[in-house]
Amino acid sequence: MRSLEAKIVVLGSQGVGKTSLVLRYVGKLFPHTVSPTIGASFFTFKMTVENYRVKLQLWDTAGQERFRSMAPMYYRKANAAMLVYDITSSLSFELIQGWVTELKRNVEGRLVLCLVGNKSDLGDQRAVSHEQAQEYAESIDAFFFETSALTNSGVQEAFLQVSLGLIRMNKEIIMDMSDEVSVRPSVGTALMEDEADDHVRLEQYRRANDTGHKMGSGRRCCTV
Ligand SMILES: Nc1nc2c(ncn2[C@@H]2O[C@H](COP(=O)(O)OP(=O)(O)OP(=O)(O)O)[C@@H](O)[C@H]2O)c(=O)[nH]1
Ligand SMILES: [Mg+2]
Repeated sequence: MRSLEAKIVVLGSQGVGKTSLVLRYVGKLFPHTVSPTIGASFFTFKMTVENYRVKLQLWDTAGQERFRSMAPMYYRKANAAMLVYDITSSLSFELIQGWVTELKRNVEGRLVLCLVGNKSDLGDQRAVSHEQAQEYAESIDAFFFETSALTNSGVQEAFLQVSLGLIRMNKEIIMDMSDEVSVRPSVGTALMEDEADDHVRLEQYRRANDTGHKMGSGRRCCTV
């Protein structure tokens, strides 16, 4: 069993459903009342796929404009980015281009990109066609999924594809954990962090990161 630890940043405009998607994936739920994200929330998710024990660090960012300048803090050293728009909002789709430009300019190394058209349950209000988005995804070499956090359509598939993309993308982000095979791998185990402590955890995480120490292992990984 090998291990992979990777950081995924979830980006997109205000209200497109980033938090709902992450909560659907990590917590297996759809919160019917969800507050706009302040700064960012941090979640971890563990699963076993293709003989890899995968630990994902999910950074759910805030779409509100007032938090825009904080974004580099969250996409810095990311291994993958999920670019979320709302299929009923052309503007949210157009704004994805700005994120792609910014990521290309500021993220060193390779990045798995996944374009996500959320709220697919609202097909009758659709403003962005599947074909248009698919074409754009191909042009930026990104995976593409339409999802609904509400109905759970496409959500598992999108995160699984990103995980597979991470495994295949870059052997450098994979560390051989053969000395830890006695640790029982968790299959699809979700560890949902308490949002109330996010700020504190973020500070702790950043400090730990600055000293090169990584959670669960003293070995360095995943920094591309
Ligand atoms: N119909 C439908 N509504 C959704 C879906 N996903 C999210 N929503 C709703 O969209 C609204 C915004 O969802 P959030 O998850 O807070 O969006 P966000 O992108 O995290 O917003 P910020 O944190 O402000 O950037 C909420 O009312 C959700 O219930 C979906 O798949 N379908
Ligand atoms: Mg949010």
